[in-house]
Amino acid sequence: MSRRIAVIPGDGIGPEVTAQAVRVLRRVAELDPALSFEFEELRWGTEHFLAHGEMMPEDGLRHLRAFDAIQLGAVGDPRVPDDVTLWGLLLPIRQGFDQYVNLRPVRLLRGVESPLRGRGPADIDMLVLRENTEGEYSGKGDFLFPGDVGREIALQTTVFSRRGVERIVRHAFELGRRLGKSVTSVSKGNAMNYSGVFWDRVFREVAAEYPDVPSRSYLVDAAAMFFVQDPGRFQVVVTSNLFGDILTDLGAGIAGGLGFAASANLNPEGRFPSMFEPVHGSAPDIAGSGIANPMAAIWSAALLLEHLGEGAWAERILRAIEQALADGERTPDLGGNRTTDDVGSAIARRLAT
Ligand code: GGG
Repeated sequence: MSRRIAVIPGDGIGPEVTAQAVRVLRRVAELDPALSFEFEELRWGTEHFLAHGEMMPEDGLRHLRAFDAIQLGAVGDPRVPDDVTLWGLLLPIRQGFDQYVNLRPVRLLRGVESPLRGRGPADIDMLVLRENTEGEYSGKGDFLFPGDVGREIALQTTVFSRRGVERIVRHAFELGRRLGKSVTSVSKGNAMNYSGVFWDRVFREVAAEYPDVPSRSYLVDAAAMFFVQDPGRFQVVVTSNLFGDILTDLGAGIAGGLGFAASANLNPEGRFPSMFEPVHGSAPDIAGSGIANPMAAIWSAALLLEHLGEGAWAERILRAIEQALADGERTPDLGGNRTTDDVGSAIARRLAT
């Protein structure tokens, strides 16, 4: 069966790393006669904004709806404020397609050195589930007394709905049960005396329905410390939008850097297409120089395959990444001298072995 994949390379290094993710998917289809992909590249992003005043066309979501999945690169450009680019493209897709699970593996691959002394792949292997449609990223708020310096006020409204919290927590427990792993909730139920208290209460209620799945709760500050001191205590982690964003950058830090941080924005019910992207941004400082590490983008393509029911290919891609690392196929962020294209090609070649 042919799968329709929308490709949005976006800004900065997005096109360079996305080209490698697509190359690897094409190679998978060459090797597996049962698989084929139809790609449609959508040149949405900052150039589109500068030409048309919008990051994507008004009917962008309607166009995307017909696809089986979306592969995205990066969003952000120094010529346009970051909130405009993010709220013009990435966040409307996550919210509009109800991609309420942002799955971010924090996993130290073989051949990658963690900055944490003495920690290896067995110590750093977690799945972080970030609530992806509400919380601190509700997009609701206001500026009061604009222009009146001295009085001006910014309001940012945090939204935690029963439905929103319950479904992400339930997803975490279902995953924990399926994989035989513990579930850890991360919140801030002391200082955030409404939203945090509510999150913790819903977590306890759902946990009671899964007595076979070990669970615990941490305050986000303590969780950040344990990510560094003792990452092995985390298996499945469930947290809110902002905390998940911050903790997974910390997770990337302990797992070798943002070059290895992949993510899936999932609509688990399949009512809408899910979207796959590296966690990193557009890195305008190195855009166009051909040295961006494409491994996070390629890993996110592996998550896309897993979502489409091709888990065996997802694992083969990870093995190919590990093999390429072992063979010294590394971009400068990993101390190597290979180009983005070299590394993509090296991974694609190793898929056959
Ligand atoms: N890879 C997409 C990208 O450019 N992400 C940058 C970013 O700031 N994302 C915000 C978020 O994930 O919440």
